[in-house]
Amino acid sequence: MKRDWGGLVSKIASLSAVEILDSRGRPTVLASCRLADGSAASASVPSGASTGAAEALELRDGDKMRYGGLGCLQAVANINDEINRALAGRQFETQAALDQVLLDLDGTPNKARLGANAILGVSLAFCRAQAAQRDLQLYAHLAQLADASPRLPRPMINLFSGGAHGGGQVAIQDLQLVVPAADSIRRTLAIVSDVFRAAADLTADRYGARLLTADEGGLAPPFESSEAMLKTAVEAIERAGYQPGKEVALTLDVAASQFYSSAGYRLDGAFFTRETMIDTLEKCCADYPIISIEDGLQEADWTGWQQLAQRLPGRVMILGDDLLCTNPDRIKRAIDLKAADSLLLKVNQVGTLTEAVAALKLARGAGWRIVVSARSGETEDDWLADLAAGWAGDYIKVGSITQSERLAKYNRLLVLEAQDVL
Ligand code: 2PG
Ligand code: MG
Repeated sequence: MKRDWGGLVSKIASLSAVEILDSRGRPTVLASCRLADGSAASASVPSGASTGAAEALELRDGDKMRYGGLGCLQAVANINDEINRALAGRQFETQAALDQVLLDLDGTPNKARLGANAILGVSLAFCRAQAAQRDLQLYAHLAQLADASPRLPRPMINLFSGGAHGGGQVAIQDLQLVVPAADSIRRTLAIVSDVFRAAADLTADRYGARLLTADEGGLAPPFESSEAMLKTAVEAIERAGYQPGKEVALTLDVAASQFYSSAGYRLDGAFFTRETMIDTLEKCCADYPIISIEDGLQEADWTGWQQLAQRLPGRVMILGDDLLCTNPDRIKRAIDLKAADSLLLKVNQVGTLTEAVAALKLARGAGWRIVVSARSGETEDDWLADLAAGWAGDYIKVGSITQSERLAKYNRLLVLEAQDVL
């Protein structure tokens, strides 16, 4: 039930920001919002490694003498100075009104002037402050923004990594586990933990090392091929005592743009064309219990995506990340072309909550599935868990179960589950 907040305005007293570090030790933005009634909140902004070309621009200082150019002091200053000056003292009834002012103030199509990291920080901090003002949990407030009925998402949990997240020993970026057999977050995490330990033992036996070095906490052994990675995942599921497919299934983030060039896709030491990539992905889905393929082809190949969508079996989600960049125009195009059937939703790809709601509604309207996703560079902030629950994501993709910036989100889901309010 949507409550009517008509008349309840949120007057911004001040906006501020601090440069903090993300899970890769790179700078990012922590933004804070204080309202005139004393409600206050902060939120931090994540950052990707395998970014799509159509993403909103993350403003970096570019000073090579500091964090290799990745500093966020300018984005932070934009909040502390220009954005605070423009918004302090102003009243907003809705998130949409606040976000529109931010977009107008920036004035560029991709948030290049103030930075999507500055703009999203303010958008999120205001949202949290407004939830506090209304005495709502964040998920409930977010659900109202999106006209959604909250529910807990199913976790898609990283087991193995390669590509830009794991040092490139295999080209495929992430292999994840989904647990169809579990009907709760608590049970899902316990089963994934069993499989993770089995996989760690297996890879230690086989590759002589237990490498927990991937960006999202997954295992990154030197697999000799993509097939070896898939085979080992199935073996780990079996060794942990579960049935592959029935109890624990697999999903892949191929992140194909990362190993594509004009020569083709370089995978497992060979070059693949669009056609042979599609053949390979089709065979993988026939041979392994895969229920989702994300970014199976590079982000500009709309025709290839259409063909891939026709070729993969019905059980497999055609999940668009770099292809769509949570961008309503690109989602519209994919719906029209039938180039995908699921949205990977990352708020920082588009830069405000309101635009992300538009993306969500478009995808939902087309009957798509929604996978709410973290970035490979995360912080200990847990707003993503509330967003996934509030926006009724079918899945949440946060990474592995070994690092606190990931666990913050799983732990928040566990708390929401224990509250038994969804
Ligand atoms: C992805 C994300 C999260 P990044 O590609 O889906 O795994 O990675 O944040 O590096 O874009
Ligand atoms: Mg991806």
